[in-house]
Amino acid sequence: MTDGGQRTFGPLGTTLVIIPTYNEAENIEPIVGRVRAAVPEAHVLVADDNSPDGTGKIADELAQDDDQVHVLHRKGKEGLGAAYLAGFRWGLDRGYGVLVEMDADGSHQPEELPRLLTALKGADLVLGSRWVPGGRVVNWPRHREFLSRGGSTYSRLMLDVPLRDVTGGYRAFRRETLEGLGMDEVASQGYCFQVDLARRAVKAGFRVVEVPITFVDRELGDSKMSRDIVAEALWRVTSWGVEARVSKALGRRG
Ligand SMILES: Nc1nc2c(ncn2[C@@H]2O[C@H](COP(=O)(O)OP(=O)(O)OP(=O)(O)O)[C@@H](O)[C@H]2O)c(=O)[nH]1
Ligand SMILES: [Mg+2]
Repeated sequence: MTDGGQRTFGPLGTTLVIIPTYNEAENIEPIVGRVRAAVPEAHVLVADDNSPDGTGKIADELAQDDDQVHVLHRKGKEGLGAAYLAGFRWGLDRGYGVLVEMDADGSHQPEELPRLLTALKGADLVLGSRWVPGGRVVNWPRHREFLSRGGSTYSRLMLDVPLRDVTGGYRAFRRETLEGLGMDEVASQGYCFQVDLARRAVKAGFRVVEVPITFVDRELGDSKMSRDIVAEALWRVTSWGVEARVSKALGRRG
């Protein structure tokens, strides 16, 4: 947690829950239903990358029956980061006060969202965290837990951010936070998109709070996790860390 001191925080405004999807046909209806039940005042935006399995069409049907459900159709698979950036812009353009990131596969439980939103009343960004006391993972294979914990530790050390779960994707942003962290320069696509946003928020002096969550492994549909995604995260985090150290050293000398 980075402390912004004795700041007062404004009211939150309307929440938009952004759910990026690629081939989540079995998951999309249940997850949207759970969000609508857990936080009835929130709106939902499904950001679909033209999923071949017809997820976008199912989302359209849900949107037809519910004014608080919206769909952003994108041309093709461009990665999680690009889908979220497009979703954020969509929401900012329409005046939403809070923008939430949530996976479609049930790993991020909508029933925990009220707790994230309560914490956001006193923060600029809330991270749902698996690796703070009270946080946990259910049914996750050992290698995934190792990768996630290792990725968070490596990022924390390399980037000097005081956060336990820096790769997680269950988050609530105030609109001012997204507007202030330089979204237009974010090039990261896969999981390091999450690391990138967290480090930018910390660097910009925003108050970032971690709230424990129970992360449940997906039961239906296929993982989009790939070697390329891990490789991108590793090289980007490493190069950000090296860059920061070099500029610090040069600054000291000069
Ligand atoms: N729009 C869009 N969504 C994506 C893309 N890649 C992944 N997603 C979505 O992002 C969310 C997270 O992806 P997951 O495949 O669940 O990643 P993960 O949670 O690390 O992996 P598993 O849960 O093991 O499958 C899911 O809702 C995916 O459908 C993409 O390229 N475009
Ligand atoms: Mg998942």
